[in-house]
Amino acid sequence: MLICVSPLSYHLTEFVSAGCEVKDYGNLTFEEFPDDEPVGRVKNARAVGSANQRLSEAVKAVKKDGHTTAMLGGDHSLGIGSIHGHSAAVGKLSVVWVDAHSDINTPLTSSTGNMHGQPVSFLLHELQSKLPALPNFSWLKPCLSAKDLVYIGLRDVDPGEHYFLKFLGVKVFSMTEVDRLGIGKVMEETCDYLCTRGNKPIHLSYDVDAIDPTVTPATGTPVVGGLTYRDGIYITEQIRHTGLLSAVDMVEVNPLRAQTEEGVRSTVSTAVDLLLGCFGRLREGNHPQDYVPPEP
Ligand code: 6HN
Ligand code: MN
Ligand code: MN
Ligand code: MN
Repeated sequence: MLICVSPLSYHLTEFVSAGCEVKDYGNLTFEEFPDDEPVGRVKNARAVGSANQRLSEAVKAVKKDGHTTAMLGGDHSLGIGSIHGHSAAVGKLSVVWVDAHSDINTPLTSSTGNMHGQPVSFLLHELQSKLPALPNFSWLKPCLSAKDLVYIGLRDVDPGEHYFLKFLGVKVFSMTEVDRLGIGKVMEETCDYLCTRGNKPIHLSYDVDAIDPTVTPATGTPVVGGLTYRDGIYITEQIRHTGLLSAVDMVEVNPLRAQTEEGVRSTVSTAVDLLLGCFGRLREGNHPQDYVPPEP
């Protein structure tokens, strides 16, 4: 596991007691850029470019160690380095992006200039011609094809993003599909789709704002009408069940954004439960391989 910048790192003991082997690769520290002037509309380009280069190298090294990577964030702009480093180590990937947002703006379609709304555009081969050059981004090469990307949970998509999703034929299960089909069918179709695409290693990029803000309020851009806690856990169980999960990001956990202590607790414990689902905790129960019931 790789720890980034997150209160989630205090919960590692829960993974150990759930029977997971945990190796903490430590927190990454990032170079600061005090004079990081906007480039066009894009904010913090130098800091984000530099941080993602470091993260990419760190994730690549963890994958070369042969571990399933867990990257705890932090802002979803970190998806750039996490997915880039993962792909640099193992080759072509499937990406499952669970989020209220599609995070596929380019610097030109973004109305906020926030990099966390743009990571996917930097990763896709198909969008390279739409990207202006940014400082500290020259190391980044696209590594993902639009057909190897699946979204779950969308309910706040900007006009430029909607255009790209349609134009590129990206597989999307918005909240409308979750309502129509139920999460069971959504995951069946997701896993079938990934299978037809050749069963590549899966990168699960999980933004806690995919879950309804009544459950995960401590996040930067909450949107009403999200996934239930149970939908959210089911996604992790099914992705785990494919046997292809190779890296996971758990991002946008931000204790500073909750109104109450209970809001922080609920968000952090949900994020921990989602990670435990990724690493094999089953709601039916798990028992150790060597368990023997006591004889009278
Ligand atoms: N996130 N689409 C909006 C933007 O600023 O581009 C919101 C992005 C939210 C990003 O939650 O990771
Ligand atoms: Mn963010
Ligand atoms: Mn996101
Ligand atoms: Mn989001």
